[in-house]
Amino acid sequence: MSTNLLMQFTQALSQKTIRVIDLTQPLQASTPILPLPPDFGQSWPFRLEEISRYDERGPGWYWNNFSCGEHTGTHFDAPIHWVTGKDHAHNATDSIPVDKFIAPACVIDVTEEAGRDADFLLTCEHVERWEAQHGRIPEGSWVLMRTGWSRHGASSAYLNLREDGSHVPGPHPELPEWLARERNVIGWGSEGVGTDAGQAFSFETPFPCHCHMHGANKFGLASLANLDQLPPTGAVLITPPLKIVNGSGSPCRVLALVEG
Ligand code: 23J
Ligand code: MN
Repeated sequence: MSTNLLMQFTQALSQKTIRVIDLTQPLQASTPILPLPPDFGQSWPFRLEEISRYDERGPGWYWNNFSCGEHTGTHFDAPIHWVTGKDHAHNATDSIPVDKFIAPACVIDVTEEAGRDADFLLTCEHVERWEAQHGRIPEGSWVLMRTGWSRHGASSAYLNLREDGSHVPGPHPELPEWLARERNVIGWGSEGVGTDAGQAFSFETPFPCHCHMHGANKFGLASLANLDQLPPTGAVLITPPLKIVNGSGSPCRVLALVEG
């Protein structure tokens, strides 16, 4: 066994005592996009256009053009995404210090509650009960809400749209500010299309997770998958967004390292 930390780490990876879990949804034309009310600007869905595929357009090579909104599929939300986070230093995808892109995660399993109620909201009290079992959320941790929602994939049940909008579980309006202030988390992650609940546009403070997390210079992760493969504590996430200059977010290949 090497005494060098990074050599120990790569040995643990090759011996599979540390495993890598992919928390990313496939990114394709069918990837669900949150439709905002028609008076607002709209995000582009993911589109792939072939440039050449070992053919007359390029006999030896295959490549594509792609287009999409920054907040498409599994993605990272930077503080500059919300008006409350617009004046923080280093608040965009190109300026966030890169060490922020590796951080531990706490996973709160509410699969049962979310299965019973598409509008389930995770409260501070619920998180405190989780802490009584698993310990206090360490500063600088991601808090990931495990709902099982990613199992809906690209089906209509994922956005769960009704006449009054989307119905997807998310944080209770009071939780994001509490997590930012009282626990100093690095950010909030969810299996839904955005970090907020489906009905969050109609809350007293609309989109409280975006508002309070980004207002506190914290981050978001949306459309996460495979959270059922993570332990409640002890996983480490790798979440670098693309280095879009002044970007508000970007699709992200989110990886988790887990022991054992
Ligand atoms: C803009 C406005 C509202 C929302 C969102 C974007 C997202 O969900 C997002 O991906 O950041 S709720
Ligand atoms: Mn987003």
